[in-house]
Parts: sequence; C-alpha cells; structure tokens
Amino acid sequence: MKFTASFIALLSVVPFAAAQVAEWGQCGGIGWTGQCGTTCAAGLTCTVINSYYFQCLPGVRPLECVPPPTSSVPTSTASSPGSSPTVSGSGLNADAQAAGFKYFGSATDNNELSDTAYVNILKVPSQFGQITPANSMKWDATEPTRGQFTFTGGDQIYNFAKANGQIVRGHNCVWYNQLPSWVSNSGFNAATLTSVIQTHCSTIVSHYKGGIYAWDVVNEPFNDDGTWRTDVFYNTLGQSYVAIALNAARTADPNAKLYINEYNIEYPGAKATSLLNLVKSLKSQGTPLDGVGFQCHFIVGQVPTTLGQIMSQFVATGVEVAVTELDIRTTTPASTSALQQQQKDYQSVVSQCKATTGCVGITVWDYTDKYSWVPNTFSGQGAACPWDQNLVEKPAYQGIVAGFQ
Ligand code: 9MR
Repeated sequence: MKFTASFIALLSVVPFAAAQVAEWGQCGGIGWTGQCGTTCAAGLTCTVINSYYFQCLPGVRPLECVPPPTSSVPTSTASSPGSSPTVSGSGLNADAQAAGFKYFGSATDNNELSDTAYVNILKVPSQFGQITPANSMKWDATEPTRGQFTFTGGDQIYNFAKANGQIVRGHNCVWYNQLPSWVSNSGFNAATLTSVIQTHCSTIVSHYKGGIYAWDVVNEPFNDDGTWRTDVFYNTLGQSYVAIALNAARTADPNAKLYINEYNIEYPGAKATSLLNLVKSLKSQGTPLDGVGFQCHFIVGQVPTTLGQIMSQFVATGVEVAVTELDIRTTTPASTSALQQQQKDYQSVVSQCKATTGCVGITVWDYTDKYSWVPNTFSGQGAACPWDQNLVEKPAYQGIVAGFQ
C-alpha cells in the first residue's frame, strides 16, 4: 500500500493539540483519518505498533510524530499518486509479514535519497517495511569530535522511513571501524573510555528514543578465528565494553531491542561459538541483550545451509535473531547461471530464517546493485542485490518471494 500525499502531509504538519484517546486506543496508522500522536490522553504516547496501527500507550511522545525537518527530507521522497512503480506480487514486506516476520527491509544511504527512481521503490512500505542507515548513525557521522553530536544524516533517513511507515534499525553504537581518531588513538584510560562509550551510546540512542525498533549496539566484536577483535575498546576495557555499551543503550531507550551484530557466524566454527558463549554469558549476568544480527554477506553458490540451525542455537539462549545485512555476491558481469543460482541462494536464506522461530526479519544491504558496497571492497565482485544496476528486479527477487511461501 502506498501512503497518500495527504497522509504524509498530515504526519508532517499536525499540530500538537491535546485530545483524549484513552489507553490502547488507536491514534494513527495507514488509513486512519485522525491526527497522528496528538490525541492520546495525558500520560499516554502514540506508539507505532505497525504501519497500519498506532496506539496510545503509557510513556513519553516518540519521535515518529515529531514533524521532520523539511529541509533535510528531499522533496523527491514525498509520496505522490502514481509516482511509485508497480510492485511485483504483494511486495516483499507484505510477503514477509504474511509469513509471520516483522519486516523485510533495506539499508540505504543519504546520497541515494536524491535518486528519485531509487526512492520510488525504497519508499513503498509493502516492499520495504524497515530501513537501516548504512553509514549515517555510525560514530564518525554522529560524534566526529568529542561531545559534539550531529544527527543531520541520521535524521534524514529516520524521517524518510517514518514518513513512509517503515521501522528503523539503528546502526551502530560501538564498532572498531568508521571510528574517529579521537577515540581510536586517544590513549584514554579505562575510566575515561567507559565514559566516552556511555556518552556516545546514550546520546545517539536517546536522540531516537521511542522511534527505533532495534539498535546494533555492538558491531563485529570478534575476529574470524573466534578471538576478540583487538580494537581500542577491547584493548582498554577487555570484554566489559560490551556490557558498558548495552547498559547505556538500555537506559537511553528501554523499548529499543538491543543487538550484537556480526558476520561469518552463519556456519559452525570458532567465531559462532565465541559469540554464542558471549551471549550466554551476558544473559546469565543479566546484561540487557535482546537480539543477535546475522549479517549474511554471502557468495553465490556458497550460502550456508546451517544458517537456521545456528540461529536456533542463539534463540535458545533467549534472544531474537535477524538477517541484518544480506547480499550474495558473484563475479561480474554476472552470468545467467550465476543469477539463477543467486535466486536459489536468496530463497535459501529466507526459508531458513522463516523456519527459525525467533528470526524476526530480513534486511538487504541495499536493494540494488547500483548502491551496493560490494564492488568497492571486492574487486571484480558484485551483482549482489535483488535489483540490478538499473533498478530492475533480478531472479533473486522471485527467490525471496518463494522463500516466504
Ligand atoms: O555499507 C557501508 C559502506 O558504505 C561503508 O563504506 C563501509 C565502511 O566500513 O561500511 C558498510 O557497511 C558495513 C556495515 O556497517 C557493517 N557490516 C559490513 C558492512 C559492509 O562493509
């Protein structure tokens, strides 16, 4: 379903007039004709349950009903009748939700939001029910200088998603990469680095309080051999930095799901074992942790059939899991047979997640080869996404559809 221009306008300009919807009453959502977030009785918050149903619940006002700063939302992102392409079938997010998932989503980046043809696909909620900012909520983007926070890029993507009824995964609080040198080369002692982590995580999580489905609080803590990654966090604080970040995030937004996000854990091995042991240890200590993200940056023909099995091991510890950064690369230009294999590979990932109780959603690390990170990192590799360079659906699209059946 596509938002009408009037609904978007309503989200953007509604005044904060008080009205009196009681607890549990509806206060917004697709097709609802009232005023989003403005009609809950005192002490209640208009909370997004899903795109179609916002409900008055106890708490503070979330960000989804705050008017987006119009200067940061490109006009090309506004819905208008007839501006969206036809969705093949029901749409991937609609298929995902029909299969019991919370969402099917995509990563995106700020520069891509000025590409009208790209945006016209990204904004369709039946296609993408969830958005992850690929870069603009990272440390270098949000706190390039100690104590000076900028949310311009993050807000643009956040507001885009909210305007289209899409939930947001925050990415990320603590990661060795895209880390400003004032953190990585600081020489901070343990007490100071603890404070730096707490300030960073609590500030960015607080900024979006009530409006983010899940945060990748800790990203990629392990090396592929299962040893701890020896970044500034581990070298200064040992593994305690994980709990420091998770606790700060929980305090900042008690309703956001808190994740550890990792790659190369989709098959049995030292890395999956180390992360599983960390999750068990955190849970046994009562550290807040709600989910584990399986990035799933795969290679055509090499998608692990163990994904569902490993996910289940994590779910058994009491967390949910999600496919957070899916793409399946091949040698470019992609051959017809590679694209056919890729279709099967996408289907395999989706069906393994579907078969796993506790796998809540799937995010592709951008939906189109036009904006994939892969060719920049793996020379001669690419064609990893379900849409091609020209925003045309590849066989992989039907693989995803089939996986949800
Ligand atoms: O997609 C991101 C790309 O634009 C950046 O250049 C890159 C730099 O580290 O990060 C990419 O996203 C990564 C994500 O944040 C964490 N998992 C691996 C992703 C692909 O590198």
